[in-house]
Amino acid sequence: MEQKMESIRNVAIIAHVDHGKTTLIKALTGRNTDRWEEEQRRGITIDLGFTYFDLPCGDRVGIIDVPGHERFINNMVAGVVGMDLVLLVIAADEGIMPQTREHVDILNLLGIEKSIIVLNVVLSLAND
Ligand SMILES: Nc1nc2c(ncn2[C@@H]2O[C@H](COP(=O)(O)OP(=O)(O)OP(=O)(O)O)[C@@H](O)[C@H]2O)c(=O)[nH]1
Ligand SMILES: [Mg+2]
Repeated sequence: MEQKMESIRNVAIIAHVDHGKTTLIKALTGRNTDRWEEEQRRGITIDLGFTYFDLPCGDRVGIIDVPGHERFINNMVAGVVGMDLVLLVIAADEGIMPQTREHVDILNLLGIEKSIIVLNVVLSLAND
């Protein structure tokens, strides 16, 4: 991300439940976007989470964490509307799951074209 990314202001992280969205954001920013007590207790994202990442070029990019559980799909849709870029996380131990497909369908419906696939849970798989 060295180059200026003038067209990228808002990024959402999407994935099937438990594929590591919130963990990835914490690794990138140092912040936990699961801010509600219920989310911490249940270890699951329910509501949208908001933070930011400063690029080396000095630009600040907003990051939205969305829930992966199918019951909270309405919050996921609200979170990705208007995003310039989406990171689609896929946990390598499970691969493509129902909400991976559903989230991609929603991107297509909303006309969001820029996305990066992030393979997660790779190291623990290698250790098996
Ligand atoms: N081994 C391993 N575990 C991971 C990795 N990333 C996340 N986890 C674990 O997977 C579980 C779920 O991680 P979360 O970051 O909460 O997943 P999520 O996609 O935000 O989940 P929802 O928002 O509820 O859909 C947690 O116990 C994490 O510690 C990874 O790269 N490797
Ligand atoms: Mg989460």
